[in-house]
Amino acid sequence: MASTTTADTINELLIPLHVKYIQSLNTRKNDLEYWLTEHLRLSGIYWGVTALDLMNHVDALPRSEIIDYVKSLQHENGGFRADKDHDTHLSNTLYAVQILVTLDALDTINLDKAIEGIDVQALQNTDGSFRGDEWGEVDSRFSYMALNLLSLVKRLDAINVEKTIEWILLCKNYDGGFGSRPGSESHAGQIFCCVAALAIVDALHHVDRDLLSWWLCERQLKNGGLNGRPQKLEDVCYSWWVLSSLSVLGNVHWIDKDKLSKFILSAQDPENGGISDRPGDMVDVFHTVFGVAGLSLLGYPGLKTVNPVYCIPKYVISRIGIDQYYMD
Ligand code: GRG
Repeated sequence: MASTTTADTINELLIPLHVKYIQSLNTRKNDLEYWLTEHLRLSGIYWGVTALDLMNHVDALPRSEIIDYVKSLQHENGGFRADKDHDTHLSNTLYAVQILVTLDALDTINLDKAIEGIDVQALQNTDGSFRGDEWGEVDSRFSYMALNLLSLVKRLDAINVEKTIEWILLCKNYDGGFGSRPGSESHAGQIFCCVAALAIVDALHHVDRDLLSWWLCERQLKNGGLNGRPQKLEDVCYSWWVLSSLSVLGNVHWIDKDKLSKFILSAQDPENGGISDRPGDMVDVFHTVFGVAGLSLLGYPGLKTVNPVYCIPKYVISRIGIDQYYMD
């Protein structure tokens, strides 16, 4: 990585390099990093496919190989694993469905078995919160994942939606933001999860739009980048978590778009492609997709429009005929 890169040196999105970078990820089996990120294999494919599709290059990855690989991760219980030899988790079933929806290949898996196998209904606690798997951790991320997954496959009737909303609202704080659990500090990642979850079930009227938009736009620092909560460093991924929330609330114009765009572009690796958390750091596919998706929300020319609730291209969501609710 060229650590001397500065905000002024890269003023455009280096799409051909990012395509090559994403293509190269699956061929790095001699790198320690490849094996250390085994638990991120399926999410990594979702991030790669989404970034490529937004950049109009979804064909740069072998479609049928990806579909076969995703299918191979369906456990006999129906749910999906991050990779072979891993346990199933709500997150991985969501990532599998997101990839297959994007590739228009949802009909290639046994969907009923996946939804019944992961048994989202059984992952819901009586207070409305969700666990991600049998080990019992509760987090507002899992409420979002459950609603995202079930809405994509049109099975929201499988859970108690009223209780789900009730619990998410317990995570709301005096500053208008949301945390991971009731009483936890507001954090942009959790705010995305709660706002997007409420959007899916048409419950955005519970959000204090102005108060929360104010908290979100205060995340922008002098260098244009966004942080995830007060007193923290900027990070390209918050270009997604903050901006998508502002987009759902209809207030993207409350931040300085030009400065944010420049910040994201400055975090690109101009030699080998990919985007990092901030200029000079190592790139990865997580920051690459959220940088590209953030630019899409900013209206960067030549990118497909991303859906701010699902983080998949808008045309995919239209194709499967889902309505979601925005405040603008
Ligand atoms: C389908 C888009 C999509 C998401 C699935 C996994 C998930 C649902 C949401 C994650 C939301 C989240 C909590 C994002 C934040 C990720 C992040 C950079 C956490 C770092 O937290 P800290 O406390 O970093 O280490 P800060 O920036 O506060 O110093």
